[in-house]
Amino acid sequence: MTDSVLRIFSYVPNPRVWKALIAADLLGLEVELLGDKPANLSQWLWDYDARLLSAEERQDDHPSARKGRRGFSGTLFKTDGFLAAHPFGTVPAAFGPGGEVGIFESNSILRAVARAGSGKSLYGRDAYAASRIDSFLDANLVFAREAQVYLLAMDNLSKPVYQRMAAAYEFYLAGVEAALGHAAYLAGDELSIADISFVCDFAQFLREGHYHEQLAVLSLAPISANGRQVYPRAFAHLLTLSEQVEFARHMGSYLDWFKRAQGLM
Ligand SMILES: N[C@@H](CCC(=O)N[C@@H](CS)C(=O)NCC(=O)O)C(=O)O
Repeated sequence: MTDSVLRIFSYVPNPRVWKALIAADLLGLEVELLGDKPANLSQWLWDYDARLLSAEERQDDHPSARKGRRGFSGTLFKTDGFLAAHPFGTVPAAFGPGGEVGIFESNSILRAVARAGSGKSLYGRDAYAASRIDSFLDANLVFAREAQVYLLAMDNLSKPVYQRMAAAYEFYLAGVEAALGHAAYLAGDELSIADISFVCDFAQFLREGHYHEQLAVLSLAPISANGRQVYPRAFAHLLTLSEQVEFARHMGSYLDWFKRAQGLM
């Protein structure tokens, strides 16, 4: 490994990976990223030394062949070492230097980058402030997990899934809106990893706006349809931060469709 503080294996682009990359940019750290387009990840050996497998190697009797469990439906190739480091078998999958320590869950990968930084802090000035940031990260994961189920169900959506998502959205956005009524950033007066996590997961959730047709079949509208009116601070926070250089470098044009739909560009 070079001077990078983490190696991450994932499909790319992936908003969950952006979290770590944005934090690394803000802290002047290097993170090594290995991966490929989502559709190509089934051709890779999932490992600390991840690599593209040859067509001959990609057989169902390969010792690392496993059934995809969440978001991937076919065969994936995860080594025993990968699964020892990553017992839930998910990507993004991060490894500390040397590959012995596996770090999973994108919020925890984000925390790992923040902890590797010295000097400028994105993770609070003391243990209490860090714990408050963790509170936002936990609330964010509850929202993001619901959003993952909802977005993966889009081709076969049911009203109960939609209603669960609507409730999770209302709960999370109301909290974000309230927090931003007290301070400029989620956890206080300074940008923290709580903001980074919010921006990346919320930007991804807004992709529900691409599924008008699927929603219309059930006579439903996107949950976030009037979001900017109902939660103006939360949406402004998302859009402002997404344009900050360290965010924009990774998010690129990801939110352009949303800004166009909102008459913002
Ligand atoms: N909450 C997790 C979500 C990670 C996750 O669920 N990743 C899925 C792809 S979206 C995965 O790796 N699935 C592997 C499989 O299907 O076996 C995070 O933020 O990292």
